[in-house]
Amino acid sequence: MTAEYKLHGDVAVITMNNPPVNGLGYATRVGLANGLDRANGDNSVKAIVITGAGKAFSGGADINEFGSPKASAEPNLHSVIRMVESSDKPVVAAIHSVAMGGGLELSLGCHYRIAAPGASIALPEVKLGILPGAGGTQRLPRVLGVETALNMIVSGEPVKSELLAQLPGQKLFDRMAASQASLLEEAIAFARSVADARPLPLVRNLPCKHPQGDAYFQFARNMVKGMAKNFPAPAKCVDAVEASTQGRFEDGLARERELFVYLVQTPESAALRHVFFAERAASKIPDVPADTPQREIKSVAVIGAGTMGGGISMNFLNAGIPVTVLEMKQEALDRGVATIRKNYEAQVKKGKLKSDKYDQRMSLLSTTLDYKELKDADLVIEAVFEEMGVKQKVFETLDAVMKPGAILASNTSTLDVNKIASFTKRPQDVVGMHFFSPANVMKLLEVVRGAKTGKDVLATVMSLAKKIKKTAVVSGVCDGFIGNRMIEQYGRQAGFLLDEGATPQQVDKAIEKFGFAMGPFRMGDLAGNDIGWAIRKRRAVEHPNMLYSRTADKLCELGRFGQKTGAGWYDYQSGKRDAIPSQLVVKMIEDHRKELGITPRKIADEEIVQRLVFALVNEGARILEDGIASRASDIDMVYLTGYGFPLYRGGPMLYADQVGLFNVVQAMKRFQRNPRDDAKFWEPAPLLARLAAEGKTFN
Ligand code: T1G
Repeated sequence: MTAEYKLHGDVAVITMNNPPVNGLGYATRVGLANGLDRANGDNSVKAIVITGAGKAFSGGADINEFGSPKASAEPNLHSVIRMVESSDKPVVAAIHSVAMGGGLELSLGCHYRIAAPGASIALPEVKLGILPGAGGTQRLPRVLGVETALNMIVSGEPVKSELLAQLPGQKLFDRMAASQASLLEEAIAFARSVADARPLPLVRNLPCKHPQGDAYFQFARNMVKGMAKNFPAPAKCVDAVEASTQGRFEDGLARERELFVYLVQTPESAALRHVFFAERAASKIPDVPADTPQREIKSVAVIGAGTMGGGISMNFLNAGIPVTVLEMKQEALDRGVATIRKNYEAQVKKGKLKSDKYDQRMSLLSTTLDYKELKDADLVIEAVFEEMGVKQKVFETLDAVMKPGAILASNTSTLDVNKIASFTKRPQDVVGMHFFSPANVMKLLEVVRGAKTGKDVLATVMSLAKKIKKTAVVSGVCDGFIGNRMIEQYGRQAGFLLDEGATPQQVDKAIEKFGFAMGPFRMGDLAGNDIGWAIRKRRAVEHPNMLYSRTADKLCELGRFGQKTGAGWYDYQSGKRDAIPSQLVVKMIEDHRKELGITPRKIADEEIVQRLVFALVNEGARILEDGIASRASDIDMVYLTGYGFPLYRGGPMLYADQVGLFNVVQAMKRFQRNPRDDAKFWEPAPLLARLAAEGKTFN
């Protein structure tokens, strides 16, 4: 049963019990309605308490139900809240741990609320691209005041119950329980104490005004416009809360309903709801049970104190895990530690890090030139030069030195993890942990699973990723894993577009207008064009007939590696990062076209975006077919957290679903007819062709 009913003397306690967070799905709503009917029909019952079992009062509406008839099936949440408000007997909400979204809205329909300290209170709907749809935008302002309520609704951020209870004049909580342990007992006693109170207080009857309403909401609208580019929900939150100050409660509720129905159908909301589940799904590995035993990681060693090694180390220091960094030379160590120190000092200066925390993190860092000093580390991460010979030396040494059971991880971004594992006698302990630069900032961690990587090693690394606040996605072994294998095709299309008539700035502007944080050419100048150059040289040996534009190589032959050399696809003034279109590069491209006998053509932005994004989609479909990624939403998470794909579009695979796979395939057929393009690449991946033909989607 998803809502239990129990009499405590003359108080009926209805306990929501729908693990994991008492989502207010249909069955739970029915359980609540039945409980309220039963309590109101039992003369021995003088008062009612509603609470939640397990780790939440309630995490809100069941997001799984969105888009299905169940979400609004009666009794829908509005009806349950109306039942609570019209109960003959007082209804007390006993809140603990989590009261979010519809869960908080349910409590606002109750006559009284008692909360345990430490409970997370939020209306996070805006993070799903919607707004509170069960009266939250009308009731929360009535109990916390318009400004506090609007801040909570527009940010979606949780606030601790004890903080809200201290707000002057607040009417959210009638009582604070001493602790979570005593909450139910105190709630029952409180319910008994108000059993005869009449009339029963209703939040909907409280006044709701803002002294300078027009000015305040204008200010709020301006603030929201700045922070919510591409996301329609925050502005509608302002509209809904404004409605709570403008007239009858029912009118405000109707306005909220209208705005909710509008938002829930937007592609942005579909994307954000997709990301909510995609992020959680990524942490699950189909053939690794959730209860797989994990190895304890109490200390970490990092090989290499360069940009990656330093950034990787910071992740563990931030999580309070001691790190020993090894380098070959003292000055490399000193440089690496100085960079870590500089990064922390910059955070302290910005007020993002307290200086005592900074000192504490630095105290967890040690350095060494001697591998033998690493032997007791539970995990070692290699972050040395991206060349197999170098990796071989490192892993042979690690195999000889590290204690049995230590996890040996490589931060390689493209090399074969199976080959790296073969340099050791313990391939089951070898795994790829591919961080993205800057490693202490980018959320993505590709966990590369070798053929022999142990399931306990995978379970350990996935759980460790959560501790260091990374979004971990498991990838199989192939050239480029998930992200770089796809970005390779994206980059090839960018090059072909230059050959055919586009300029670097036109390509960048088009894809940045689509929503990417940075176009391919600005990205190349930032990361260093020489990195791609080295990879292309390596690949030219393995795939001699791989078609790609020579413009990127010609750029590197001119020594234009990007910001680090003061010039790349764009020119840069010293010390500045502004990308200035370069006449020299435009001329180099024009000469290149002449050499190829190409007459440049005008290319529409739409074609630029489709060729770049659908290249990701087609390669992503192949990655799914090859079993390199286990689900399309994992590919979306890689692109959202590692490659600046716009969050409000949900990732390349969801975007393709929203465009319609039939339309994606039609566009690819057009690209196949372009003599300057790679017709073979644009052959739709069989999975994509099949889904399109069957009218299905990736997700
Ligand atoms: N619906 C369905 N499943 C949910 C859920 C929800 N609201 N919240 C969490 N889960 C699942 C989640 O998918 C995961 O499943 C498991 O619970 C643990 O979650 C009308 C319309 C509550 C703070 O937006 O913020 O109410 O992966 O890993 O870190 O106005 O979950 O284990 O199978 O995040 O302890 C508004 C979203 C809904 C809250 C717990 N509510 N949830 O965090 O665990 S819309 C939300 C959270 C709404 C009304 C509107 C967090 C949490 P699995 P977890 P956690």
